[in-house]
Amino acid sequence: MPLHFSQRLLATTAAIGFSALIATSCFAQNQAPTAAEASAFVAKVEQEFTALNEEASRVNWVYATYINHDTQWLVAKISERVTKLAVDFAIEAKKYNGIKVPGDVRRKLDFIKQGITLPAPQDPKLVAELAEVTTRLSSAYSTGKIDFGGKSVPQNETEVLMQTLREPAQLAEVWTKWHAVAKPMKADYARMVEIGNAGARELGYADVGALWRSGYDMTPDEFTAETDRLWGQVKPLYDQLHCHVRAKLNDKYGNEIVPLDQPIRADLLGNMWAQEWGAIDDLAAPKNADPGIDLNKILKAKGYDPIKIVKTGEGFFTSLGFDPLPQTFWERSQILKPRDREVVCHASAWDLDDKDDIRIKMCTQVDAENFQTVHHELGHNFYQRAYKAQPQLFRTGANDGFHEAIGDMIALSITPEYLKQIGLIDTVPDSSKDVGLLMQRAMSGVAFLPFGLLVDKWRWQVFAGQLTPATYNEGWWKLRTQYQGVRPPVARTADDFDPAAKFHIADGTPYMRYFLARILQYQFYKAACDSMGWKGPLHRCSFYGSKEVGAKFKAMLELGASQPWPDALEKFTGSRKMDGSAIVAYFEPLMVYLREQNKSRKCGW
Ligand code: X8Z
Ligand code: ZN
Repeated sequence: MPLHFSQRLLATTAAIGFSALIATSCFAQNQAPTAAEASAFVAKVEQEFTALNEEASRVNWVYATYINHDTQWLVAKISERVTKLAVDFAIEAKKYNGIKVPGDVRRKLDFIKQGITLPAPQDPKLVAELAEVTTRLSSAYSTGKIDFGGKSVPQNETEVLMQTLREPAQLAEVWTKWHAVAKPMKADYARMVEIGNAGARELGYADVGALWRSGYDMTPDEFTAETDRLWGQVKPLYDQLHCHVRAKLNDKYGNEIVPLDQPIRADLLGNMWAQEWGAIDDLAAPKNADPGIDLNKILKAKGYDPIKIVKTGEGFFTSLGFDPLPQTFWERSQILKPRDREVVCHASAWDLDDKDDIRIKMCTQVDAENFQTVHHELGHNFYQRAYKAQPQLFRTGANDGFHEAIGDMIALSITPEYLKQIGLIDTVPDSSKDVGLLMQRAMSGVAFLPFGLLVDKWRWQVFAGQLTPATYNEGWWKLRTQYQGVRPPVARTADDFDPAAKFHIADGTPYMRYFLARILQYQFYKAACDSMGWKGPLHRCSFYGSKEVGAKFKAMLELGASQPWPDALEKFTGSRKMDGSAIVAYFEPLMVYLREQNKSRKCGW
């Protein structure tokens, strides 16, 4: 499985056989282990993780930038070693459960137990099988293609088609063909669930979902309640946006394609998963409120290429006082899609050696969405670099939502004023255009919220056995209808496997982090603007160039995961709770507009 920056423990660790050494050398049998032995164990784990992490990262990098028979073989082998060692260590760590140890050692022991995204049982056959299954799933997604218009279209270009086509029959065709790529993944997926759950149980968790929910400094059940509480805060905003966009789509496509009392057809929203609707901004745009910052047009008109986009993103971080990216970033990153080989196009950020070998891997196109994604990925890189002095087990986000929120928080500062400062626009639109500006933001930021929430709600049900292969697809659409208010463009059957048409499901990357990030992003941003003494409308605040904000931000990033996330959050925002009120405040002027627009419409589905 390809290394994702935060799957550290999955792709971390050392040589086979090492754990046996630990088991016998650390303490004599039948004697309670001591605190000193716990500390020695933790130190050993960190040393071994550091070594194997670098090796695994390099193998995963070569795989993700050159998928072929041999790199798949190599990545399966290294995943096997990583899983084996991580599971052995996690089981070993349980021996120290009852003993009194210093706080940082306890925290590290917890991380050793919780940090494996997908464990296997301690059975070499199953460890190997899991590695093969996950590698197959990941490769099937990234090398998937559809036939369209007489051409073979690779995965990343199917996304572009969904953004740009406007003919419902063509949209349905692309959507249906891409989802057909996922159908054959179901058997492997079901096997992955079985093995992963068996592994999670050996570690003492009810299932993989409970293991994932245990990584937030609270119990798994408390975390579920926390996500529902946050959704409750932002749902009214989403409901208003949904109502308005459905009405606009109805204006364009008519009652037959967009009935006003039904969920919206998922292929009409400008995105394969209907997760962000920025590509159909023009449809929802309020009259006479064009802020004139259509980056799709401006970036091209100004002759930006992918490198220039990345340089621009870097420039934001350096303006805050962060050091520039290292020369190796430019030499080793994959910024453009190679022409002659299969790669994982889905964007990611990498830290290969925990020193300074940071990189991004993207198939960058020159458009607004990629401009955003570049800032997102660089956020990961600057976070990775900020916490590199922490001990190995703390070199990760305060929680995984923090890691996803950093670059997105920066991107909120891409205001018209900022675009003028860097020469992308000539005049800053006046405040009469703000509702247009906010609509553009909401079409990605707000539209994403229910999708961000439901992907792992689905996986939690799958891992808990509430959904079986026979009901995987039905369960998926139940959630998509309930939370997003969307429906498939063509009839689905129990044989379809639509969830795996999304990267993170095929690749096994947890997703609730993106929902949390969407909340935290605005919370961080508001705190930064408040600390600058910003008095204007929140969405007009840019902290570009603020060394004070930069220093405070850096202090939070440098903590990594060394402290419970509420402590990190408190240092930067003054609050110990994740809180949707910042995103609600940000969009307040739009909410007024949407309520007015929707007042005689019947909302809901
Ligand atoms: O996967 C990503 C990043 C890589 S961590 C590009 N995102 C989610 C997605 O694409 O589904 C960012 C937003 C949500
Ligand atoms: Zn990310």
